[in-house]
Amino acid sequence: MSLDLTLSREDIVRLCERVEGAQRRAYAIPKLTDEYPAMTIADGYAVQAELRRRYLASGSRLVGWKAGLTSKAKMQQMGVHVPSIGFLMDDMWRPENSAIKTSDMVHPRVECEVAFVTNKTLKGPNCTRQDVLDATDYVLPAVEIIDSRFSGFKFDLPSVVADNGSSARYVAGGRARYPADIDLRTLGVVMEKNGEIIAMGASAAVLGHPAEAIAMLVNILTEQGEELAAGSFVMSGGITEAIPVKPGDSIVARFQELGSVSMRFVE
Ligand code: OOG
Ligand code: MG
Repeated sequence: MSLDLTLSREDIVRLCERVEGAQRRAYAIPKLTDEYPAMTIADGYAVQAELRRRYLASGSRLVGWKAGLTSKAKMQQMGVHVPSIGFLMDDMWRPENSAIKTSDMVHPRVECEVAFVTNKTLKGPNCTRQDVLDATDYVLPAVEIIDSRFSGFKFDLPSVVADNGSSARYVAGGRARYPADIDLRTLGVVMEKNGEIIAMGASAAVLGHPAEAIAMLVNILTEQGEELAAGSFVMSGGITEAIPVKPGDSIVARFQELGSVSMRFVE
């Protein structure tokens, strides 16, 4: 796993424009490594950083970050065995119980995640689970709507990192809790689609403890010369496999101790 950049500045901008077009206009593209087989994870993060710069320049506001591929269920589903991070902008947020459009996405899927809201700056290297818990204001349940821009939802790590970890929308809700008041390892979650249970799991599926995923995220941010600002909203990664959704579907994610998060999907 090389951490070196292989792409030129021109290639980074070119690939960023390709991903941005696919994200904004909702069409599938081949994974980037088809054209650039030597692309590294560092190249993927360089494309992602350029994408973030462009979204900020066009008026989006950074709300926080997301960890991905942090549970075995997700790693097995996607065939990628190393966690990743991505950014979350204000315009990706959707209110709880709202109708979420699918026509501006390629092939959306939903996943249940524990989200953290921080009240201190976090930076690495060597950020630990305890550092994260000490900097956590509260946790709350969330659903991420992922939408790989790659054909067939098939990718490798450099490509998915460049596509901002497939992130598309996110919904938070339920009941916020202080981390000291609950056992964050043993929270059960059940995902229902149209009233039927379609996935279930426990929060320990995420690297043994979801705060571990946030520590990993902070350490990756630090490698990129960034830190996690106080007041960030951070998602720790899908606990179960992701579930495809289409217009007409309604989703309820029920979290032990944290309440539930609901949404429905429309054309
Ligand atoms: C990559 C993003 C993974 C998660 O929670 O594991 C992710 C993907 O599966 O498309 O967001
Ligand atoms: Mg996710």
